[in-house]
Amino acid sequence: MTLQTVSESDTKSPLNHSWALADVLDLFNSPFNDLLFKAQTVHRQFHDANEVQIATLLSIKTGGCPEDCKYCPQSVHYDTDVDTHALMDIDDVLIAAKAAKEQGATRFCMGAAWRSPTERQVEQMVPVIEAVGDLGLETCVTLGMLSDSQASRLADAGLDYYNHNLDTSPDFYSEIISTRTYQDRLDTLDNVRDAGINVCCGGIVGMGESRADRAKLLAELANMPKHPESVPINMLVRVAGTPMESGEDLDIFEFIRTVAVARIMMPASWVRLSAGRTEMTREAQSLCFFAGANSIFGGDRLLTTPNPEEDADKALFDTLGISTYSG
Ligand code: SAM
Ligand code: DTB
Ligand code: SF4
Repeated sequence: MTLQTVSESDTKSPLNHSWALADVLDLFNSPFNDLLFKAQTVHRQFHDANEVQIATLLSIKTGGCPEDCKYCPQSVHYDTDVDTHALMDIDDVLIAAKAAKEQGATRFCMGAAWRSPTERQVEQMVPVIEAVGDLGLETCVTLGMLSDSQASRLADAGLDYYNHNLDTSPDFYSEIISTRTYQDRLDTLDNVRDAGINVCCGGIVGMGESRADRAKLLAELANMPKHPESVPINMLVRVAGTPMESGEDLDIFEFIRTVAVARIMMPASWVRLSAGRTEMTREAQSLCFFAGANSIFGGDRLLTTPNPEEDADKALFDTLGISTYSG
């Protein structure tokens, strides 16, 4: 029996773009059951509560990145054992995209470890985006900072989404990255938005930031003139050789709270339970879905780190009665 479908739901609450920090913190500070109930209620007003989107990631250019993001195995500043490789051939990208489609993915995300692409690199991406789109997949790329003309070029190629994360709060940001500013990121996001490309923007939790930092990150996202259409919430994956290889892990309940608050603040967006699922129990992931996460990365690899096997995800979806969003 379907308890409630989108069409039966109450009138949708209007989207709020002027969240006060105190109100965001009130959500974070509320009892867990109250928060999850509210998040699930909002979720049902905007989405099918039993459907989750699968996106697949492919690292098309790996390692050697000049930025110093302390969490990232692809930065040249840290000695990690990432397999560095130049930009992949289009044929190899298409083999991976076809395989992702066969496994139920509707969105194919390609990541390149660039600070910002050159004009030539943007031109190299054009046929790749066109060909992946021709397979009937939504296209997403994450290539670093973009100028307005580069964003327009990618829009003309038919790019559906651009991923560029704010990563954390403006206050905590300088603890994590020194080679580009928060404003640089906001500028790229403006260029992407102005070009008419859907925005995929979220962050990482578990880097030692405070609850207030998590609240401020979500307020930055939700107070944009338009909410990002996709909001990836990554749990830090600790990678040996990075400055974040050790440290105190974030309590999983705080991660679930972050997902719930993101859902309440950006009700119409895809909220993606992104990196970190390999270290999460099935129960924790299920609570994330209850809290309003409705997208995951499928496939046994993220960019350079492991992701749960397809069979494990399928078994969990079967157990929960979740079906895969088919576009
Ligand atoms: N270089 C581009 C950029 O930074 O925009 C694109 C690739 S970058 C790897 C994409 C995002 O992956 C980062 O913004 C970060 O949020 C996430 N990420 C990278 N390493 C991570 C890690 N170890 N744990 C969790 N998320 C991570
Ligand atoms: C996002 O927010 N998470 C993805 C995607 N956007 C590009 C990347 C996660 C990377 C995790 C570390 C790795 O595998 O290298
Ligand atoms: Fe480079 Fe992106 Fe990794 Fe930062 S997160 S080091 S920009 S690949």
